[in-house]
Amino acid sequence: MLVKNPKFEISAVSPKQYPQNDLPEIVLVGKSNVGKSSFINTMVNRKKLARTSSEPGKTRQINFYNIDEKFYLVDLPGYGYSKMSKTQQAQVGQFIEEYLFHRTKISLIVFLIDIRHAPTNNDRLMYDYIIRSQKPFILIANKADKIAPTKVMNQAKTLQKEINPLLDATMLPFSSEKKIYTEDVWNEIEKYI
Ligand SMILES: Nc1nc2c(ncn2[C@@H]2O[C@H](COP(=O)(O)OP(=O)(O)OP(=O)(O)O)[C@@H](O)[C@H]2O)c(=O)[nH]1
Ligand SMILES: [Mg+2]
Repeated sequence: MLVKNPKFEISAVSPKQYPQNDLPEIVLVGKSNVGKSSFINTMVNRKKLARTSSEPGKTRQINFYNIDEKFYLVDLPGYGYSKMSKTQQAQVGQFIEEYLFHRTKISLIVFLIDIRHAPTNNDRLMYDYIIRSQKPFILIANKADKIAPTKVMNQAKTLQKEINPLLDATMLPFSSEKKIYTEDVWNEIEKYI
């Protein structure tokens, strides 16, 4: 996919601020620091469209990126960042829930998991949320650059068995660091635009 003009559109904290048009939305979910904002930058080939940080908890609102007036990439705040106050964590949880359960324009959920680690309890809760939302989703084993290239496919499969034992979801590796596998991921995402 050749992206020409990706634009930040709005940071929303409540549904009335969500964009009011008919473009489909591809939404990124995953624990804090797993690489959601970096994923957006890598996919659209821009260094700083979405703000990233080595400190977890960077994204605190729901950010909508308008991709060539065709669809949105939606960056959600990450969950499970323990240094956030309880009130902030509850607020982030509420943003995520409100959006995932009620937004009818979501055409695909892209669920990022760290390829190096077993799914966390919060990852499992998110998986249950996604199933309950009845929306299409794919799994991404992110930070694939952190393990040997020969182990990537096996590790992605192992991770999938843990989070999606029926193996009925698409699971793809990804790396923003190396910018590899982007075409495979676009090919999958394009089916939902
Ligand atoms: N090695 C490696 N590092 C990555 C990759 N993707 C992201 N990172 C790093 O992981 C850190 C977190 O990345 P973000 O994209 O800000 O993570 P996020 O999921 O948006 O985090 P929150 O906004 O806190 O939810 C940054 O230091 C990134 O450079 C990757 O594929 N490989
Ligand atoms: Mg982020």
